[in-house]
Amino acid sequence: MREELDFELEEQEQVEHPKKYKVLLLNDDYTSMDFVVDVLMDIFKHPLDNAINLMLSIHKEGKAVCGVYTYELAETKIDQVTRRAKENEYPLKAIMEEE
Ligand code: TYC
Repeated sequence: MREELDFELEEQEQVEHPKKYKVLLLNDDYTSMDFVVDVLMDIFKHPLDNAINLMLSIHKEGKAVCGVYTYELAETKIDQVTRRAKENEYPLKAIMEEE
């Protein structure tokens, strides 16, 4: 009985709170700082000052969370970063992690 109740609650929680995924950009030695700032503004919708700070934090720490989304939207953001990086011949990488 207790297990059934827990299971039902779990089901309800999943319906009401779909899982969220962090999208992170990874540092590398070749992508230009300006390009990363543009990506953070255009794809992740950060204002300029925020985008500069975030880019510097990735540059120093190796990675940073750029946004939190549903699975589908996180995938779309990663695809957009990958396409834009390839078009500009940069190795910039985005990954997602469950929140
Ligand atoms: N490290 C890069 C440079 O010195 C800048 C950079 C920042 C690259 C963030 C990727 O996700 C990144 N040009």
